Amino acid sequence: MRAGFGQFKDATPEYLRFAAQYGATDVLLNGPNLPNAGGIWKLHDIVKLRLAVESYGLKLSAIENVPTSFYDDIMLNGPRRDQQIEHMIITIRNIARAGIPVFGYNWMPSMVWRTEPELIRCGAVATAFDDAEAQKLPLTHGREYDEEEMWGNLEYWIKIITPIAEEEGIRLGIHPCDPPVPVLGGVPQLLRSFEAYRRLIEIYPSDSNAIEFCQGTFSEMQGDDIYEMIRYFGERRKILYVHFRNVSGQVPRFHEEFINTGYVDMYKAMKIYDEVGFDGFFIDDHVPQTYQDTEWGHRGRAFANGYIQAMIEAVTKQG
Ligand SMILES: [Mn+2]
Repeated sequence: MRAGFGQFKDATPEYLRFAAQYGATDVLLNGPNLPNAGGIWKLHDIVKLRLAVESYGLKLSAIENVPTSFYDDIMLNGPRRDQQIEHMIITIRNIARAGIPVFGYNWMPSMVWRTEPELIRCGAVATAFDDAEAQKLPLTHGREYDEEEMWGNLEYWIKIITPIAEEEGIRLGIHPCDPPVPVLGGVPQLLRSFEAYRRLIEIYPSDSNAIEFCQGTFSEMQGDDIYEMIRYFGERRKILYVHFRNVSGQVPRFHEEFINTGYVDMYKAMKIYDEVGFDGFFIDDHVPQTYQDTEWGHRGRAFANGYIQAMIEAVTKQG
């Protein structure tokens, strides 16, 4: 088990030096700023990213998220679906051929939703969500989408892309829908429960059909047990990497917390990853905004990542 930094878009010396100096081994780039070649990322652009990361002694272990415009019609069965599938196949092949073993993405046409932030310890600013507020907002995609219609779109895609991923030797994983409420803006938040993820991995059983395990979002799922989900998917080798962050509670209302002040016992969680033989990396995902921190949150991330490194050491030394 290893510590990584992620959630930045550019493989700049500033971020990479920070990651290396604070003891990470792995890097995850989220939605990298690559030239958009007509809905495709080109191989040489991705290779350049990997080489930049490796020049700091780090490993580019995953890319997370392409622009939503690359595949929104795949999620919603829109008019450009077939063309987007062709293009996504090219991009995913290029990520694999550039030497990056994991691609994480999501199934959220309108991305992550939050309502008004909350002030937590000594005025630190944490993102928050209140479904009562969110449900007042208008439709995002012109109409209400049906749950089974959305499952049909997902199944269609998974059955096409998984054999291609197998052929290329890349593993794909989907981030849970955050916040995991039934519907936002008329679009079902499909991947919002333990049950939904069991259904996802059964669509096409394969090492290449896996999970981007955002422990933060899994912790937000109403009525589901976070420790049981880590064990279940960990034992089945479905966890590609972990967003190791903490929250105050589950939907319909929660706010994000410091890594060691949320409702989840992070030591207990880390022990389960170790027990099931998880051998991937953890990133901090996002952190509360503290006084005079940067927008990306260098201070907050250094704190959270140090905590991750300490937890890994604690559970692995204990044996
Ligand atoms: Mn996440």
